[in-house]
Amino acid sequence: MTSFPFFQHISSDRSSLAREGVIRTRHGVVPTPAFMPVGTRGTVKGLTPDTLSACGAEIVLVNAFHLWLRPGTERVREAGGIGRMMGVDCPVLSDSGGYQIHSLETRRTVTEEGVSFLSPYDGAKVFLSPEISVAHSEALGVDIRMVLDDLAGAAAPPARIREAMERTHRWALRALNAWDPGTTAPLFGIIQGGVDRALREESARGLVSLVGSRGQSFSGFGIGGLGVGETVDERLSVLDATVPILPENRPRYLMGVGYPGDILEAVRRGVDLFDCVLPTRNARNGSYFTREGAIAIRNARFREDDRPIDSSCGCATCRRHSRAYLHHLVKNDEMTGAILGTIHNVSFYLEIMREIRARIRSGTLSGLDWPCFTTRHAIGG
Ligand code: PRF
Ligand code: ZN
Repeated sequence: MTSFPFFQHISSDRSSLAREGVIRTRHGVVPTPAFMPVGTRGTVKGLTPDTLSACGAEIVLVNAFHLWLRPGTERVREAGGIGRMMGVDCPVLSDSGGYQIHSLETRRTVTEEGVSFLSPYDGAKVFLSPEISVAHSEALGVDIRMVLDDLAGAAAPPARIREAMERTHRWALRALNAWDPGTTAPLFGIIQGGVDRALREESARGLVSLVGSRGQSFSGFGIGGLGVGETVDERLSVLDATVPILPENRPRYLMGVGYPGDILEAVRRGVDLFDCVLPTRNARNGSYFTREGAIAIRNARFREDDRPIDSSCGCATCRRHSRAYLHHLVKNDEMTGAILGTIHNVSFYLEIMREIRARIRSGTLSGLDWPCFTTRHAIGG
C-alpha cells in the first residue's frame, strides 16, 4: 500500500535504548515516542475532535470489538470509516478487543477457532476469530491495527499463561494470512507470556519470525498482558528481556500502560507507542496531573485557589481557569468540569511525550525523572 517506510528510526538516546522515530500512515505522520488518547467507543470521553487536536493529539486509539458491537462495523464503513465518523484528522489505531473480551463479566469460551461470548450491550451471542477481527478493522478504515490475542490473568497458573501465549501465536499466524499488506493498513502482532522472562523471549522470537503465506510479516509489535497487577520491577524486567529481540525498524507498542513515569521507563527500554485511560479517567474523577504530582480537585484546599491546575501548563484549561473554578464545577458534577479536566490531563500527557522526544534528540533524556508519577508510587508496587 505504501511506498514510504511505515516506521523510520530517526535518533537514539546515548544512555538508554530510547529512540525517536516517525510512523507514517495514510492520515498523517506520528512522531514517536507517542501517546494515544483512548477513544474506545469512537470518542475520547469529554473531547471534541477540535479540543483533542488542540491538546496535541497526533494519533488516537479505538476498540474494534466495541465498534463492531455498536454502532456496527458496517455502519462505520458506510460513514466513511472511523476517523471520518469521529471527525478526527489524525491517524487511528484499533485494538482488537482481545483484552476487553478477557475482562468481560459474562462467560466467554475460548476455543482454537476463536472466542464466543455474550455482547455486554444486549446479551447477544457473538463469535470473534483472528480472521473476523482482521476483516472488522479493515472495514473500520483504521490506520494501524492489532491482532486478536488471548491472555491469561496476572494470577493465572504458568500452564495457562503458556497456553494463552501459544494460542496467541497460532492466532497471529492466521491473522497474518488474512491480511493483505499490499492494500490494507499495517497489522501488529501482540507479545504475551505473563511476567516470565523466558516465556516473553519465546513470544517475541515467535512473533518476529512469523511469515505469512505471501511472505508478509508484522508491521510492528504490541507488548500485551502488562499493567494487569504485576509489580513495576516485573514489568520493567519483561521489557528488558523482550524489546531487544524486536526488529529495529518496527514500532513497539506497550499496551495500556501507564503513569508518566512508567512511560518514561518504558521509553528508556525502547518502546515507541503507548495508550492508557489514566489521563481521561482520572480527569473525570477530578484527579489532575501536575509537575509536582497529582492533585484531587475536590479537596477543600482548592476552594479559593486562584492558580491554574499547573502553572507551567499551556493548555486551554490552564490558560483560562483557576483551581477554584474547577473545584466548584467538579463539586457540582458539572460536565464542563470533566471536560476542562480532561483537556488538561490529555494535554499534560502529550506535553511530556514532546519533552521526551526533545530530550532524546538533544541527548538529555538521562536527566529526566518523574518519581511521583509511577505505578510504584500510586499503588506501592
Ligand atoms: N491485549 C490487547 N489489548 C490490550 C492489552 C492486551 O494484552 C492490554 C494489557 N494491559 C491493554 N490493551 N489486545
Ligand atoms: Zn493544563
